[in-house]
Amino acid sequence: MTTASLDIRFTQFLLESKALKFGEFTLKSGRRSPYFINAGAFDDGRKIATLGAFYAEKIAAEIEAGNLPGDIDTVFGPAYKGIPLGVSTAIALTSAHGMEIGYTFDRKERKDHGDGGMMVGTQLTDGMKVLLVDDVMTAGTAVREVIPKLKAEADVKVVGLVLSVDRMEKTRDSDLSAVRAVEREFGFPVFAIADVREIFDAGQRIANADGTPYVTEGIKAAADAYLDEYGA
Ligand code: OMP
Repeated sequence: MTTASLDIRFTQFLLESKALKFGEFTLKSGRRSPYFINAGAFDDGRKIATLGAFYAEKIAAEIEAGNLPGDIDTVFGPAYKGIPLGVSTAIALTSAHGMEIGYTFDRKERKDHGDGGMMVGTQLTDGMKVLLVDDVMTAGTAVREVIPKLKAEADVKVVGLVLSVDRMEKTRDSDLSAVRAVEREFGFPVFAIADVREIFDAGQRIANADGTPYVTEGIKAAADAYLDEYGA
């Protein structure tokens, strides 16, 4: 028996968890999209553990391929949605891949009593290797907000960013995808467990309970039209 590739297994998980929705959605960027990936759907122990295992599998593969260093100090998940991602990824990196690794997340508000500080978890110090995790990238707004926060804390080295889904959308002012633009701007690699094109390809071949594919011809056509306009 062969194991399906990561993007196919991940698409199945997105669909079964109802994290991938079809309809009409207004994005943070203002674009109106026929699909939406909602990380809030990973709302119980099994789903968040499975999600963390997917991130860890992707990270371990990129370490193996030499695209990420093997001695990452901590996984950083930006508050709020990045918090369970970072924690579940760190757990899976240790339990399934034997890596000693911390997790860190930021506070949204500064705390002026107790331990103070802006960060929770492994504290950031100069020279530390930090791997960012986030859910979905459309325009890269979320990651642009978090980098200055990290740099204000310590002179850390951000070694990369791992997303669950790359929506493969071009930036407003170029034909470059948001992911490539972030790579150029910050100088670290960005990886995704799957990108939208892989997800729509796989979704046409995955059947739901009534035996019909999750991604129907109509859904695929709407996604294709959207990507013709906004896809990089
Ligand atoms: P950027 O920060 O512009 O890259 O947009 C990504 C963010 O938008 C995600 O972190 C979410 O908050 C939200 N989002 C989704 O969660 N899923 C999507 O499919 C699309 C978006 C979005 O609004 O673009």
